[in-house]
Amino acid sequence: MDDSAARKLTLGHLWVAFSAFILACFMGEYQVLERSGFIPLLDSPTVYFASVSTHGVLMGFVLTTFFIMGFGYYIAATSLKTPIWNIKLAWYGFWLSLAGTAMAAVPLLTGNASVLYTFYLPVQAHVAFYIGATLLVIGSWVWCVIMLVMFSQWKKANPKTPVPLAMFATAANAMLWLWTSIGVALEVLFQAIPLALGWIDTVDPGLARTLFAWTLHPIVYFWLIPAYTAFYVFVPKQAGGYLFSDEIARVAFILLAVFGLPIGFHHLYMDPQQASGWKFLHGVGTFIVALPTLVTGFTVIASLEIAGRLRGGKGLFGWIGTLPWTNPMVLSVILALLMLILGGFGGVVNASYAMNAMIHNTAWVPGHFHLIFAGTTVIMYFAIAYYIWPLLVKKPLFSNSMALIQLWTWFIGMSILTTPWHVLGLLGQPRRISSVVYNTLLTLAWKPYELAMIFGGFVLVGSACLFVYNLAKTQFGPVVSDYQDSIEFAEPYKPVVGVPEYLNDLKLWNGVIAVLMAISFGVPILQFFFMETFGSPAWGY
Ligand code: HAS
Ligand code: CU
Repeated sequence: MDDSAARKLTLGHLWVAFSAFILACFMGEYQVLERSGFIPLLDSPTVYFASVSTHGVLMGFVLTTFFIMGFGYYIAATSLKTPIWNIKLAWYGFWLSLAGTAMAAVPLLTGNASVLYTFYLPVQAHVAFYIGATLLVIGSWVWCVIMLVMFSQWKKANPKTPVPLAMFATAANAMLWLWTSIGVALEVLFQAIPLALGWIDTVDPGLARTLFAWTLHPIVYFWLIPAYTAFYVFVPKQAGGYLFSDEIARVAFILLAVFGLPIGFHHLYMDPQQASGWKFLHGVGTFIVALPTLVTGFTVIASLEIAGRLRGGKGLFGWIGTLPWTNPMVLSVILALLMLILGGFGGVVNASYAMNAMIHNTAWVPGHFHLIFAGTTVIMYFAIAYYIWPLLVKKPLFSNSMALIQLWTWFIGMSILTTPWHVLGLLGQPRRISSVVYNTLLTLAWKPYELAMIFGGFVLVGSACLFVYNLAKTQFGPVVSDYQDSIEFAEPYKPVVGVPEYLNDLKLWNGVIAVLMAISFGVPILQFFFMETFGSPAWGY
């Protein structure tokens, strides 16, 4: 099959993703420097908040959304072995998202949208920021529709065969994202934009935060699912073995999509607007959603063990040494799992209602999400890029050893950056501050940790440059006429003969989500309309 149209589409998306990424890395380093206060010349809360808002939007919305769309298109084309359905529409979605990004970038870079990536109202940005973000999301809905259409068309054409696991995961993510983005879309359309345009004078911050919480938790699984997809469909083969279980993988993706959604109030434990009973309900759901990650950890490690033993590994741990550590995909998964131990542990601390009081709004939280997102998740984005880039450009990777150095330095840099961040949180440093204007024994105790973070950031910037350099050199290097490699999906240990329909379709789960969302968000949202709550005037911009 000639997949050149799909390859071009994927490359376009991935270049936008990684351009946003590299820019945001430099901003991150500036931010740790500014916040440390070591270089007085850099001190500027205005520039700091413009930078940290841009950094968050680029990493959390642009890198992720474009990467997920590009990777999804490639998975659909290669796993279903069909051309992209309506590729014109796909390009239209791409340009819409890109135009939205450019539109939001203007107020961000000029300090007119210094509202952080969570843009909690009543802090207000220029209207172009909200409209730009909306266009980015609408462009991504185009991707969702194309993925779901391809999923169901393929199912109809192949009624007896299970949908390939990679496509099942991608379609589940498309369904998840449609549900996820509704919360923030409502907030932006009915609150942020009317406020920014002066159509309304006040907004209810409690309602805004509730709607944002709808989006804030599942969005992290939207980011995570491509990483888990690589865990299941690429890693076992690259390690030289088999996937421990195809069915367990499907269960994990379903659980992530279903239970990732109705639990956002773990971001609002310390907020006054919701009652503790609802928070408790969301808290219980949060512990349930840790389950698919534990299942994933188990399945991936079991798959690695199969590979290690097939390669001659003996004894309880001997199989770890025989794994191909020089394969970027295998090295990445090992480093990703190591970061997941503490990153996930931090998540469980956050999710514990009482312990949340200790860490909420402290530096611990950015420590948590840099480790689990920028660490575990993004290192798998690198692994995927290293794996598919040669297939996309039909040239071998420019340098495997450079890729290995890059992955190790990302892991080391992220560990040096995030360990002090967690400690600073426990030492009481608030998050979202640009400087401390007073010196006490407490704030002086923060200094050594900030120094370590600056160093960690430098290592990360260097690593990010190596990544982009390697991809560019691969793509723009000399033409290779006899390049033959093609994508390889992992085979399950026991062949899949037939999976039950509930593990091969999403309709049932879509219905379950609708019910769970009605239960967990119905009254908490409606209460703002039948109780007398107060609006707040905007401030900021
Ligand atoms: Fe989180 C805040 C709870 C996962 C991202 N999280 C955030 C924010 C972001 C984020 C961006 O309950 C900040 C939002 C903001 O700006 O306000 N999070 C959790 C929980 C999990 C979790 C329970 N988060 C993620 C993932 C993210 C992410 C994934 C991005 C990709 N998070 C919270 C809470 C808050 C929060 C509260 C609000 C805090 C506050 O107060 O503001 C779970 O999904 C985690 C489950 C993971 C585990 C780990 C299992 C470990 C395994 C590794 C095994 C490996 C081995 C090594 C043994 C339970 C599977 C093998 C080695 C070899 C060599 C083979
Ligand atoms: Cu969350």
